[in-house]
Amino acid sequence: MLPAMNTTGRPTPAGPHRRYNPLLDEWVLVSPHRLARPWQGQVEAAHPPGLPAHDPDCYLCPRNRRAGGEHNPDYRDTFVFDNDFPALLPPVSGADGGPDDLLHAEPQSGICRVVCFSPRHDLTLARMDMPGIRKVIEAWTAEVERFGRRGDIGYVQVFENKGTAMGCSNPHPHGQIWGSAAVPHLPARKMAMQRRYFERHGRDLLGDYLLRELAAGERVVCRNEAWVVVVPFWAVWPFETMVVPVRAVDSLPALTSDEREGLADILRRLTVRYDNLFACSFPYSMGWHGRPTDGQSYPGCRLHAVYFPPLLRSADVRKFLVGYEMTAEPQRDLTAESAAERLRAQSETHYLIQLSHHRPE
Ligand code: H2U
Repeated sequence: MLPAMNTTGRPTPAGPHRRYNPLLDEWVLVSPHRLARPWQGQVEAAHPPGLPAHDPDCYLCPRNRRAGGEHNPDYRDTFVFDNDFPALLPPVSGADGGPDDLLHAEPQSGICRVVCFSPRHDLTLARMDMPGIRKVIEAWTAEVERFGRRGDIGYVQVFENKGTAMGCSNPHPHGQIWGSAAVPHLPARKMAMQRRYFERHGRDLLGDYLLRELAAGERVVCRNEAWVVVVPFWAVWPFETMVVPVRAVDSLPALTSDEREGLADILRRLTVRYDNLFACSFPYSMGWHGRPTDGQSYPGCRLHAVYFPPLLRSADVRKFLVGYEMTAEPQRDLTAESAAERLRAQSETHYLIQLSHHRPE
C-alpha cells in the first residue's frame, strides 16, 4: 500500500501510526487495518420512539414543574435557568489546604445553567430552523458575556450532551453552561499550547492549522464564508469534528452578527450530516473552547467547538475508550480522512424530511 500524503507533504503512514494533537499535547494511535474486526459486544438501544412535541412528564418542557419544584415559563424559543442540581456552588470561605505535592485539593466555585434550545420536546438542533438555532447561539453568547462581567468566574464552558449513549438525562433539546472560578485543565492546556505556538511563530495555531486543512481538503466536512468544519488530523472519536471560525476570533461574544448567522448555518449542516450518517438522532458531546474570562491575556487563542460522537459503524455500535486507551493512549481504526469523506458524502437535508417527501400519499 502506498502511504497517503498529508497536508505537510510528508507521508502519513498507511499502517499503524501515531498522530500528535498540538492543541492538547497528546497522541492518538491510528490502526486503519483493524476496522474489519468482528463485533459481538454491546449494541445500543433501539431508537427511541417518536416523541411528542410537549411531554407533560418532561422537566424541561414549557409550563412543566422541574425536579426542584419551580415551574418553567411558557417559553417560545430558548429558556435558560440555574441548574437545580449544580456541580459548582458559589464560593464559601474556608481553609485552603495549602501546598501539598501528593494530596492536593483546592476550592472550585461557580455557577451552572441549563439552556433549553426549543420549547419543542421532539426537536434537536439538526431539526430546528435557522432562526431557532440562531437563538441558541445568542443564548450561549449572552451567558458567556454575563458570566464574564461578574469578575468571579474565570472560565465558562458551554456544552451539549446529546443522546442516551452519552449519558444525557432527557431527550428535550438542551445544553449546559458551567462557569468556574478556576480554568479547568483541558481548556487551560489548550490555552497554554496556543500561547506557546504564538510565541514561537507569531501566528495562531488554529489559524495556521486551518490554512493547511483548507489546502489539503481531505479532512474538511463542510464550510461557509465564516466557518470550517474539519475532522481533525488528530481526532480520537470516530466522527469527531472541530468547528473553526475563518477569522481569528477568541470568544463567542467577539463574533459579528454575520458570523453568528454563518454559525447557525454550519451547525445545522453539520448536525444534519451527523443524523444522516446512520439515519438516527446522532449522539455526541460537544463544547466550545474560547478565551477564559479571568481578565488574563491569551495570545493565539482562537474560538472553536469540538464534537465527540461515540458511534462507530452503525447507529447501534459505539466506540469505547477502554483498555489500551485507559492505560496507554487513545486509538482509532477509521482514519480521520475516511471519516471526513463519509460525512462529506451525506446530504444536508435531514433524512426524516427526505422520508416525509417520499412517503406515498
Ligand atoms: P444532562 O441531560 O446533560 O444531564 O443535563 C440536564 C441537566 O438538567 C442536569 O445537569 C438539570 C440536571 O441537573 N436539571 C435541572 O436543573 N432541573 C430539573 O428539574 C431536572 C434536571
